[in-house]
Amino acid sequence: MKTYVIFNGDEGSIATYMVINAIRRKLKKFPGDPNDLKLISGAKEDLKLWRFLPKDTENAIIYSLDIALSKNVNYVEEFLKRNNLVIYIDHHNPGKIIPDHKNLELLLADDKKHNTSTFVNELCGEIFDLWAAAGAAGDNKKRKFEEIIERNHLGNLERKMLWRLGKFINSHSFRSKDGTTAIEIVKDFLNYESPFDFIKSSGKYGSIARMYLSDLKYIRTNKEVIYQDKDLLIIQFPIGESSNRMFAGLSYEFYESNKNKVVFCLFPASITKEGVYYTVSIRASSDAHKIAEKLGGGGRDEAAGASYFLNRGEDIRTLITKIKGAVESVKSS
Ligand SMILES: [Mn+2]
Repeated sequence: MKTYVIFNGDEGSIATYMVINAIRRKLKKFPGDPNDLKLISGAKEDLKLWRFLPKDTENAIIYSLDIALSKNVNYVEEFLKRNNLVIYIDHHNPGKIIPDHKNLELLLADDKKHNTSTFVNELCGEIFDLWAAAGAAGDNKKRKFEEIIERNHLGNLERKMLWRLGKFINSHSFRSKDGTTAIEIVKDFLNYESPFDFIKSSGKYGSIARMYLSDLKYIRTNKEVIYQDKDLLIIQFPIGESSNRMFAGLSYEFYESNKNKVVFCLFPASITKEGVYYTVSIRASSDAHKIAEKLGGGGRDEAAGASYFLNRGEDIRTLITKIKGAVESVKSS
């Protein structure tokens, strides 16, 4: 039976590695034909990957990994009508419409502790622990990461290698510099039993690592602290693709070294004649989502996001003032 795996190229590619191996090993929850397997993916910011599934797909098995159901539910419904078996594994908010169909197996890790790859690892009986640790890093799932490190008795160096691997994959999953796709990365993973072998031997690892480090250097040099006081730090990222790739990951890092503050990262994602469109990420020890809501965004306690359009001619200080107001009003409530 034809088998498709549609996946988000971030930690979804690690989940895909696990699912393919699970199909090959004929694990119970993972039906499929390892010899008739097609992979579908795209850039990380592309949320509607289900549209790439051939329209006439029927009587097939379709895996969906690390992709929000809310953005693809129309497609899922269509393909369910064509007698496909859909195995949908994810950790994002699924949205309001959940198709009610006997051929849909929806496996949601909605406990905040897991992401897709750590969840798939557990569905497989934790046989992919080392890969799962790298996957945890992609979504900054620290607690799960440490748990896996500990039960595998890994040392500091190994811990660092797996964490960084997750971060490299995460940043590479945004439009990558070298044009290597997530599918090519997964196919390369499949040559290795352990992520440490991948790190040691794969040319692809070398290239994603180098790209990450050069992006990192670029951002470190070109970022700008545009405001700070004892409670708040606002960092502006430079314009361009490097920021696009590094923004989510580095926002966590900047917060790690400023844990007593609310950390705002601003990324001028697009610039037009009318003004600048900013993507905003907020990291805090608590209430990040409440602050984000004041700015029309949302998220979780420690990590949230919003966007802001700065009209042409408007000063960045108007945004800074808005941010200060939002932080203060949440603090005093
Ligand atoms: Mn994820």
